[in-house]
Amino acid sequence: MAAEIINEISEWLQKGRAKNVKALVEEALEQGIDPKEILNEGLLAGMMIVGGKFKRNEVFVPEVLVAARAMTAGITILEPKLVEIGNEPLGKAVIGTVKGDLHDIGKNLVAMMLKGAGFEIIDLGTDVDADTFIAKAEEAGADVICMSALLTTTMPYMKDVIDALNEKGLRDKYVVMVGGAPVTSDFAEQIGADYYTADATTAAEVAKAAIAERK
Ligand code: B1M
Repeated sequence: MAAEIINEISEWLQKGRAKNVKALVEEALEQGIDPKEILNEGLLAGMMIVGGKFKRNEVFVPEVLVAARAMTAGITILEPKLVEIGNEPLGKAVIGTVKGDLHDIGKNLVAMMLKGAGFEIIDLGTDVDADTFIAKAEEAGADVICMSALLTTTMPYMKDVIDALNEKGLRDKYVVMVGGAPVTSDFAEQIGADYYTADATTAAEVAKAAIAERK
């Protein structure tokens, strides 16, 4: 019975049907199913399936966005229960598009996938300067700093953020991840980032593995 409803949650999430997901999460809680099981086996598992399809070009940005909206609808219902039982997030990540850059679609996808992987996300938006990245990461006690850039003119600013982290003696405290269409793994290596990933799904997988390695 529990397996059936959890499977349905995952299926509706993959179809992006927020109302169905919300109703089923409520029903699952009424049935006394463990909120963690609903989160991990229903919502997050469904989002990982969507992520895999996105990576293989079987679904595209609009499908991922509606699935993420359905995931958020479910998580909103679960959140008070998870707080009650003290469900710890996997880690905390600050994410933003760097200074001078207003593109946010890819950054939002990365944020959603990280959330789907179990991270608490502090989304700083677009046009984010080094001081803000660092101040917010420090304030939140973040584990990961994620930077996105879509312009060849703004991607060098990622190095400014890493330089500022070094100047403050904070570089080793954080896993620094970079991405965005013009960014490459060579560039990431040159500027001293820890990881470059080409897509949002891989970013979530890599962040998860990096945190597991640190703990
Ligand atoms: Co702009 N734009 N744009 N634009 N725009 C590009 C990037 C461009 C390639 C178009 C072109 O000329 N062919 C070009 C850049 C050229 C260059 O630098 N070489 C360009 C330009 C020039 C500009 C303006 C300068 C145009 C102008 O005003 N003259 C201007 C700049 C504004 C600014 O930022 N200061 C501008 C403005 C805009 C809009 C506002 C109109 C709009 C943005 C809307 C928004 O984001 N809310 C826009 C758009 C939509 C695009 C294109 C068409 C699409 C970008 C996008 O959202 N892609 C783009 C052309 C293109 O890429 N085909 C273009 C979909 C998204 C899912 O992909 O962001 O790459 P992407 O994210 C991917 C991966 O890169 C990765 O995961 C995602 C998917 O899995 N990823 C990460 C992203 N961040 C990551 C971080 C990670 C890991 C992975 O770790 C932390």
